[in-house]
Amino acid sequence: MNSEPAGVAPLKTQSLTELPAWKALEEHYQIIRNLHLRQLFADDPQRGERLTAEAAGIYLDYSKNRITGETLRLLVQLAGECDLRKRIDAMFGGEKINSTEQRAVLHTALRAPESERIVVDGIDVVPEVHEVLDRMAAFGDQVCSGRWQGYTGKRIRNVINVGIGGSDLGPVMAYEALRHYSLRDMRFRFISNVDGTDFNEATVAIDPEETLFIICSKTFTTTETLANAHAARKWALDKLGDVRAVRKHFVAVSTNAEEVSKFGIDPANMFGFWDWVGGRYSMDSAVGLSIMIAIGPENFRAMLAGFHAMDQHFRTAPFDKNLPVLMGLLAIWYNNFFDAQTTAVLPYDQYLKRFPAYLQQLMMESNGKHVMLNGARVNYQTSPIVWGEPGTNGQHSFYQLIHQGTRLVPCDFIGFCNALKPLDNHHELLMANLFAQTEALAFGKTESEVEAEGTPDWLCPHRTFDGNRPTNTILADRLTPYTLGTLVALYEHSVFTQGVIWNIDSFDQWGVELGKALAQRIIPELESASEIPLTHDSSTNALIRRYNQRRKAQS
Ligand code: G6Q
Repeated sequence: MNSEPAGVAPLKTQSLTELPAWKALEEHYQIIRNLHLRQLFADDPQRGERLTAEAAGIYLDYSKNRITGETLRLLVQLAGECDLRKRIDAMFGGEKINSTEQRAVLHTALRAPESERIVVDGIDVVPEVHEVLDRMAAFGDQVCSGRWQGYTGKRIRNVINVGIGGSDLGPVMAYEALRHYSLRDMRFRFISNVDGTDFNEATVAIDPEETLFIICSKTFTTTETLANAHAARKWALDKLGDVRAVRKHFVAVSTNAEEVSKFGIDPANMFGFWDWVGGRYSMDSAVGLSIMIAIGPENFRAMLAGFHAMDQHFRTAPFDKNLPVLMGLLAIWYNNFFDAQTTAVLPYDQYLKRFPAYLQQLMMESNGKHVMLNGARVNYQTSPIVWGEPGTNGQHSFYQLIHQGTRLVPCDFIGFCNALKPLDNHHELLMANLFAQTEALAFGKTESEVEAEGTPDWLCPHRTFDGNRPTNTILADRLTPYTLGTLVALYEHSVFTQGVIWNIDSFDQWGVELGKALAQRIIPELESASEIPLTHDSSTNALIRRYNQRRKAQS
């Protein structure tokens, strides 16, 4: 079939690199590529206050980027030429912008207030969203108050989320991020990896009689999650003895009621969501049930309000004042013009330790694509590689490369003006380091400055810092559930902005499929007692043969 799928906006055919703004940016890049941040700041004493934007409690300082007013003007022009406004409206309006899966992309509906109306296929989805939220809140309340008891009448003390990818990374990131607000007399654990170690360690020294498993799987067919769910069922029933106990110790988050019920979970204890919620955009749906139990409904709703505030900003603010748009366009600038291959996200808050891992999926699964919406190959780079660790740990590890390596690594620094639980002057030490790093990266240290310190000639080159290393600084008052919502939405929409410019489908993930299918073929080759003739390439055949031989030799 050559025709475009029904319900999909007309696919652009003009290549990105042929657009007037792109061509102008290429020329402009040649002019400013060697311009130093030292110069830019010297020329404009107000730059550090001018090149900032603020919304929903998030302050973005983007002044330490290698841009001029003209760069910004051209990037905003590029967004216009790529129809960003139309695409934003299409997303919020419930159009099927996930064209390869022919689905609407409406994670923004998950945080819409009850008064809003969002229609998908003729149905207003907002009441359904709130109904699930209310059920989650009521269930969480039962668990936390002790009214929901295990099969033997004991109170639930351990909640274990079993899921992977989008059904794990969001819950675990948000649980860690909001631990300050979480119940301290309950344990929350997360099992994702099919490696038995993950299951074994998560269930060490806990009592099945006091444990509730949330089996979190949109499809309820994911191999890893089902393997872990069955291991959990066996582990629980070994102690509880009676299959009827499953109803008391297992609930599900899924869209697949049939499989949930086959597993033995009471459909009344299934929390649903919709096919217009992508896995990596689902932590604010029922997928966040573990977060809801940990932090309580009020905090969960505050997080949703934060998401919504950023959604509104993204939808309505002019591009040159729009935080996600600015961050998305800056990412394009470095990725496609400076040829930066990676980008680092460096939260100066230990609670955000899983934020970089969460963003890896959000950014790379969304925008790691090699064809445009119309199926033609792109002739430009798409998603950068994302990585990061919390400050200050990274400073004593990989920051060396960011400061003095040969690669350009644009960084996002994230910090908070107030600590949640101040400890002496630790917060000042932490934030002084954040500010110092962005200063050092931008301005460096010249050879003459190093010489003036009395450094011997031979050592000067080693102690010289070029600077001109770009950073964004994202500053908020404190890490609250609301702030976390705004932060996640900020990155979601920045990723969308980049995907629109690259003209790709940011909401599918076909790249995950091939490995999954091949693993299904190999599983019996490892499990079978008799030798199965192998028909892979010579490397894969030899590895499987060696694995089988060595395993037998050890047993
Ligand atoms: C995310 C992806 C993927 C998905 C997992 C789990 O956007 O779709 O990471 O979340 O594969 O899928 P299930 O929730 O269906 O088990």
